Amino acid sequence: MTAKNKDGAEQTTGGEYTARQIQVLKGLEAVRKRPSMYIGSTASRGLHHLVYEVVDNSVDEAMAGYCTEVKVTIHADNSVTVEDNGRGIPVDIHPTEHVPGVELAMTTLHAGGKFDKNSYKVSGGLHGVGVSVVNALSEWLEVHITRDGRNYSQRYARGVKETGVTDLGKGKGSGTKVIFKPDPAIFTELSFNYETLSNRLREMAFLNRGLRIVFEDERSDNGKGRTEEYHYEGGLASFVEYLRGSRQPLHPKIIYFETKREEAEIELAMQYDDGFTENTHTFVNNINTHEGGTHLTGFKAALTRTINDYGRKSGLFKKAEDGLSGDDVREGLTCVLSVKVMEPQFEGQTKTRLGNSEVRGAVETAVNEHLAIFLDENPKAAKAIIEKAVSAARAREAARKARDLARKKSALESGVLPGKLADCSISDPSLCELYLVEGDSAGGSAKQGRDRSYQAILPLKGKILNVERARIDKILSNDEIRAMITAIGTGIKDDFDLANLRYHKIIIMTDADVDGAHIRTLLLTFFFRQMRELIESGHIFIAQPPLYRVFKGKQEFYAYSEAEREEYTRRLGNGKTVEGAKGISVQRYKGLGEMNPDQLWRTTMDPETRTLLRVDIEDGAMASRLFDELMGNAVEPRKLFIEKNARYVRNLDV
Ligand code: 0RA
Repeated sequence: MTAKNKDGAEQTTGGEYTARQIQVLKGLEAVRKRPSMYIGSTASRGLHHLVYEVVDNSVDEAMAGYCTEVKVTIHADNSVTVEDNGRGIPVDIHPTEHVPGVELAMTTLHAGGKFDKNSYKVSGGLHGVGVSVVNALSEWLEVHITRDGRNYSQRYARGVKETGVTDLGKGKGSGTKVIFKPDPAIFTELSFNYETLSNRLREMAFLNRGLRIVFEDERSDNGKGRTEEYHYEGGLASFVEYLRGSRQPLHPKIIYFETKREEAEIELAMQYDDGFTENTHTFVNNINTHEGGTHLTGFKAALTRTINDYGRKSGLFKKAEDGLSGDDVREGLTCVLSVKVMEPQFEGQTKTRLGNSEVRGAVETAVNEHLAIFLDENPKAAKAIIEKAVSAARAREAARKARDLARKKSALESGVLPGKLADCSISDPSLCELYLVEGDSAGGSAKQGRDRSYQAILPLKGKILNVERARIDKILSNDEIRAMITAIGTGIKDDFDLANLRYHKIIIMTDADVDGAHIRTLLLTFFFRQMRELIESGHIFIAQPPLYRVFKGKQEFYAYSEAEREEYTRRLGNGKTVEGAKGISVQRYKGLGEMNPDQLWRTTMDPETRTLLRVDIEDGAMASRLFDELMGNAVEPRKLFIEKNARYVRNLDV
């Protein structure tokens, strides 16, 4: 089969094995052999990565100023369409590679930036492996292009082209549409998560002011599908408003600026509220820089300096408060900083820390300038901000005194372990586990059932303090929390040191009911706000106790879901009988306390048979908002959230 491009030249199509073809096959074969090297995992995260990769290309086109709308559709068979109204990927023959541009993009690793030098690219960070990787890992992929008044398409299977670039005749407008189906031979998880995709797409829309992103999920329970549109003329200001959620702002107007400098394009939005947490999120070329970097350093330096300068100058400082710390000026702050950099250098463990040194100064200067102007022009807001920071400084001082006092007695860093802790005998932290157990009775069973050589038990009494609603001095005076901090050993917040971790697995074990879920959320909130690194480094786990015991005589099974209960019931009844008949009994566990120590060991604590969920943070900004919604002051959004998301809260993939 052959096709003609717009110049009338014949294009190479499928079937022929040129030297280039062999190179292509080798390249994409490498991707199929070791997919994790390119997309991180072949489970859910890697699956979603495919979509981000394709969307990133369309967003790059938007950043270059040629695209205003991107539509993402998940189809019933879990194939995905990403469609944009950009210029369309070029289809003419590349002068040296002798294949159409689109084919180059679809088959060459890291082809992304080669076409277009003078634009910001998402490349170099977490994403940016190129659409060819998506092609290689798809059972099939089709690309449809409209440009220069014509429609073109090409189809691939597992990265190998099935057709050449085919001219389909006249077409209007311009754009690119990529449809792909993730290959079941590669991925262990094939079903897309609506919330995961919608969060990322919403974030993309916030980060690219004016860009319209339409998200449709055709897989539906109701036959109608589900469509959402993300489009924010406010850009990062809209993002901050969204992240602030229901917390009360201290000043009505969001501080916002956008500026182009030689080193970087800088956009920033921030607002203070009456809460105690800091929510700062930074992005480079649309990539979340979880590990911070030079842009964040520049921002923090400028914020501390400008607020202190204003406080002194305006006479709002009393004598003692002439030095606010960085932590003081960031209490109750929601902030998003987004920079676009031509050649970003990403560093750090997860390649999410910006290394470009020139960006620090650029951000610092821009923030100094714009923030000073804002404070001068908005004296009421300025006063509220300074007063808030001053009160944070006082609270911190009070907490320090309380901590010093406590240290002298039995407290945090004295090395004296809490009395309720049943510690393990081994001292190598990498082998040790700490179970945080809801209630004294379950705690008792766990103590008797455990392997005491490496498993430690800390029973927690009732509900722990909600740290989302308390300031640090109050948090530290709570007994349950102090017991946890002492047992874990790392300290919290600025004092946190992972090297002092006493157990490499910290396992939350609560009842499988609403109260249990609440306590688990309280604990996760605590870790997220005070010891986030513990989550980030993968040390926090959730135990999975069984929901049912299905038994008949001496035969018994533990079921962890309804489906398993049915399955075991069938098995005990030789495939026919229903529950209740022929002596089959089902015991429903309402709490951990109903299991005897031996059962608790076998079902939930024995590494040979137990299931643990590792807690990870998929998206810091969204997780922070989620905790705020769940645990913050306002009651109404919390109710709404739990109703809307009960399903998602259960898998705890925050
Ligand atoms: C390179 C050059 C040109 C467009 C693109 C890449 C492009 C790539 C993708 C991927 C998804 N959507 C896209 N839209 C555009 C344009 C070159 C020109 O027209 O001068």
